[in-house]
Amino acid sequence: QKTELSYAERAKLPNVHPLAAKLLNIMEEKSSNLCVSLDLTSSEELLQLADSLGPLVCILKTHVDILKDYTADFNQKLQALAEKHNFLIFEDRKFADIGNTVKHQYDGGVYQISSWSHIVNAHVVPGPGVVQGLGAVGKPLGRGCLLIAQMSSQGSLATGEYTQAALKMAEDHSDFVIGFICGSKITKRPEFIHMTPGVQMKAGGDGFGQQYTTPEEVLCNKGSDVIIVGRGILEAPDRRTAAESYRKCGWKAYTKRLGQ
Ligand code: 5BU
Repeated sequence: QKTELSYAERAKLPNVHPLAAKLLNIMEEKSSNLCVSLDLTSSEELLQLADSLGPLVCILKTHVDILKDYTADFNQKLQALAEKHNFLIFEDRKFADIGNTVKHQYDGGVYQISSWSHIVNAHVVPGPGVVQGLGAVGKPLGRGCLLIAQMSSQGSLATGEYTQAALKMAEDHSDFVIGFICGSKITKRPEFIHMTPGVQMKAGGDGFGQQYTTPEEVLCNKGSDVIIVGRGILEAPDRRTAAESYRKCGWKAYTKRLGQ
């Protein structure tokens, strides 16, 4: 008996958000559930690596505010690479203020995130206003938002009822929220995409509270859909080879979950 829908099948669901459908189709086409987190401080290095790893990933995640040499040119180049290699851009901005403020933070300032990032994320601590404010900017542009339902760090307060409240907020705003940042699957609704950070080939930590789980554990046992990998790739001697092994390992775990 088949219990799991494939990424491609989920892309065709009647209630799926168009951006979620686009992502699920990219994942299927590229056989990749790998989101690489390029936590680098040089734009040039980031763009070079984006060009090299682009074919292997479904999403490229940024922290644009750690770049020491940011210019508006960066967005344009990154968008061109996203087109060239068919991946989505996810700025890991973690919005966490009242609706009116996050609207400005998303749309304006130096980074103008809404103009180039397909996906952003938000904490649910302010209540639904944060999603409404972001949605006012993002919905007309066809953007999508992930709600932070759980965190990978030790002692995280995003657990239990807080996680359930994030789920409810997503259900109430499914015209903009496409899924979650979480450690394991929190809803059976197949329209929502679960993405998990804190992934390395070996379980462990980083000395600053980050906790690592393996791709196999995250995708196969915890039922998440996308692995987010930063230092597992960035600190490897050969980043492209490392990214390819995360892609392969992630895809194998997913097909195992499907029972294929
Ligand atoms: P790492 O190098 O694989 O540990 O990087 C993980 C990335 O994911 C890093 O950019 C974090 O900011 C991000 N992250 C996380 O690690 N845990 C979380 O709960 C969330 C984001 Br939300």
